Formats: sequence, C-alpha cells, structure tokens
Amino acid sequence: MTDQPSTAVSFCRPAYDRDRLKTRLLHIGFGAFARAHLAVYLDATLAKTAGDWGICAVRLHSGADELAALEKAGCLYQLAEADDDSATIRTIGAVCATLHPKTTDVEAFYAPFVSADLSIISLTVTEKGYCTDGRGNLDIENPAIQRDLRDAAVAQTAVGVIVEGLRRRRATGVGGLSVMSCDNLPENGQTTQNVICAFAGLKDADLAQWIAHNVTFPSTMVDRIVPALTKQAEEYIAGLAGGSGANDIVCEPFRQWVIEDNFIAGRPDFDLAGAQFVENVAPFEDMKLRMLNGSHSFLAYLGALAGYETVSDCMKDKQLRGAARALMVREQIPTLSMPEGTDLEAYADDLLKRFENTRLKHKTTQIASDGSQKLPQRMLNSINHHLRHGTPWHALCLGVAAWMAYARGQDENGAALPLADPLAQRIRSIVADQADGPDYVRAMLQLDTVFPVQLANDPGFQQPLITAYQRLRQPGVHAALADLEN
Ligand code: CS2
Repeated sequence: MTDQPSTAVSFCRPAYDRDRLKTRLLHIGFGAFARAHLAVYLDATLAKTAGDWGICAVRLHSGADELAALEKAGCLYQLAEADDDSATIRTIGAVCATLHPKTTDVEAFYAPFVSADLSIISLTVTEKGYCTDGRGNLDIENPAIQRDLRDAAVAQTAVGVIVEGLRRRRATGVGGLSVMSCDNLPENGQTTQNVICAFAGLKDADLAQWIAHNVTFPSTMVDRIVPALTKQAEEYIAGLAGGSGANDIVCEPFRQWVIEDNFIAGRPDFDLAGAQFVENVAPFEDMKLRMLNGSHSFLAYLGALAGYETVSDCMKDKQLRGAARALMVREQIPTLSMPEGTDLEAYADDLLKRFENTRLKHKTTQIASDGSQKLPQRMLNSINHHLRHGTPWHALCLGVAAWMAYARGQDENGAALPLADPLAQRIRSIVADQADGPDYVRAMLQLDTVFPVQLANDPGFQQPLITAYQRLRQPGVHAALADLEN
C-alpha cells in the first residue's frame, strides 16, 4: 500500500441494470479524459434514471490493447477521484461495447453507426484530431485528410470515419443523430460541423445536404484534470483498491460540463449528474480555455523551462504561482463577458487550488504538447483583444515567448524537453536554421496556422515578444517572472 494513512477512501459501484445498456452513444477517442468525464457523467445519470444509454468505446489508432482489456473486464474499470486528503474509487459501468478498426472488419466496424439505437457520436480526439487549418476550417492539404478522401472505406481520421458512418447511415434510412465534440476548442460544435460538412461536400454534395438537415453539432465546455496515467498513479489505485486494470485512471474530484441543448435524436439527462444545459456555450468555453487552459500552458512552458516536472511542483514556486494568478486576473478576465453573477476572481483562485493537487502528477511536458494547436485559443485571442483595447498583456507575452523557448528543446539546466506537436518538423527546422534570438522569434511568427499574418506582422506584437523572449533566455525564467511583478 503506497497511500498515505491520512487519505479517506470511499468506494462506489454501479447499482443500475447494466444488461439494459445498448450502444446509444458512440465515443471516438476513448482515452483517459473520456473515461473520467463523459463516462462518469453517464454513469452518474444512469444511477439516477436507469435506462438504456450505453457507450460504445472507440479508438482509431493506439488503444487496441486497452479496449481488449476493457472487454475482458466486462467493460468495467476503476476511476480514482483524488486530492491530497481523500479519494473516491468509482467503478464505472456506462460502457457496453468497444470497437477498434484493428480488431474488426470494416462492416462490423460501421455496424453501430447504422443502428437505429445510436443517437449521439461524441468525440475526444484532441485539437489536432479535427484537422483544421488553424481557423476552424478543414485543412484539405492535411495528408491524412487527403488519404481519407481517396479511400473512405478505411478512413483513419475521426472526420473521415464519421462522414463514412453518416454516409452508410443515410443509405439505411434510420435518420439523423448528433455529433458532439468534447474537446478543448472554441466553438467546438461549429468547428466539428465545419470539418464534417466540408469533408462530406468534397465526397458527395447530396450527403452534405443530408447532414445539414439531419445532424446537429452541439457545442460543449468540458472540464476535469485527467493526466496521462503514470506508474505512480497506477500503484496508487492498486494500493487503494487492491488491484488495478489497464483502463483505470486517476483524476481530480472536480468536474464540469456545459452543453448546448441541441440534440436531434435524444440525449441522456446529464443534468441529473450535474451537467448544465444552456443555449450558448461560448462564454463558458472562453472562460475555461483562457483561464484554466491558458494558465496551464503558461505554467507548462515556464515551469518546464525552470525544471519543474509537474503542475503541482510549479504551484510551490511562489513567483510562478503569482504570475499564473496575474495572468488570469489581470489579462484573461478583462477579455471575458460572462453571465451576470459569475465570480471570475473566485474561479481563478479555485483553479490555483486545483493545480496544487499533488495526487495528479500532471506533467508540464504533457500540457506543453501540441502548443501550435493550443496557443491561439489559450493566449493569442486574448492578446488580440488587448492590442485592440490598448490594455496590458505582459504575462500573455511571456507565455508565448516561453512556448518559443520551450520549442528549442532544453530547459535552463540543459535537460532535454520533448517537442510533441503536429508542426514539430517545421519547428525543428526553424530551430536548426535560426540562431537563438530575435531572428528565431521572427521565424516562428511565420507559422501562419498559429499566428494570423496580421498579428505576426504587427510591430506592437512583435517587439514586446522579442523583448520578453530575450529576458527569458538571459537572465532567465525567474528574472522574466520578476518583471511581471512590477
Ligand atoms: C490541459 C488540459 O493538457 C492540456 O493541455 O490544459 O488537458 C486540461 O487538463 C483540461 O482541459 C482540464 O479540463
């Protein structure tokens, strides 16, 4: 048992009739986040209503082994909702089937898509999974999209798979459904609609028309901190629960879900499990993307450069913690328009408390991944706001500079930093070609899927960024953070 004796542990198992579950919700990208978010909301809903809403858990690339293990375990797995004082071990029962293209043939793979039971296709495929051009539209130059356009039957992108599924569904006449994104993108419903409709339009104009009339794309704001499972976390669950399985996961106790109520073929009563159905998700998305994800990325780049391994390590550094708070309170809050009564400063302080959770072992390098996909909605949109209004954006500036410094691949002590990003190849060649300094910053600004041309060429953006970048490189992270305090 690796747990501290002071942890209060409770257990929770599904008491509803799992034999009634059918695939009514098919989830593409059933990784750590979906296991700890969507499936938990459905599990908690089923605990209140019973019913037949089950999830078919789908992975498209990696994950075949995890899904096989899930099947073997009767589609049950354990979730530890943990902080430094307590843990709840939940056995989640909402999954009723699994599907992976590697372990099934094409016809069997698409069978659930054409079933009348299916009402929702949901997805967590990360920002890059939508194959956009950085402006929310389909990137038709993307090699994976090109390949799927050529051979739809063996589509490999989520976009290609969903369009092929919808094509088959239309042919059987069972009616439409809803496609619900659960990824951290602004207007994720609209983006999903854009890429699906554009892809379908390139294949078959009639299909695109059918989708326009028979498929809805609700937007959602999802929130729960669910780090990739580490060896330590695995031992932690095993210690508390007396064993662990391939799909077990540790996450924080907090969860939030705001959903646009726009479902054409029915939906579970997720509100009974604490979700909020609203007409317009956009303000909640912006709040979460800029406050939580924005400060996460800020901490990830600056923290990793300073040699911190996890977000909770960053929180122990008073300067870094203070800078993350300043980023949220002084520079993100002024960009937001929230429904009356929302206390954004309290939200910022709650976030800092959530980041302190030492159980999560949330690696700075994990959050640092895919920066080219994350920066626009987490920092650049806010910078644009400040440039328009003539208001200060020093911390945001440092955050963007820190992304550029991180991309050079070494922390302040000379230790290697991993670069995982769809633009990694281009970034590596910029790093190789440009000496560290202003020319490097200018060359990075030419990544036009990240920086819109107008912003990149704005001297009011470029110059402060170069100055912040140089302070960050010399004397370093803490001196640059100290500048923010003045
Ligand atoms: C994180 C998110 O990895 C990241 O980029 O910022 O996964 C974050 O933990 C979640 O959005 C929290 O809801």
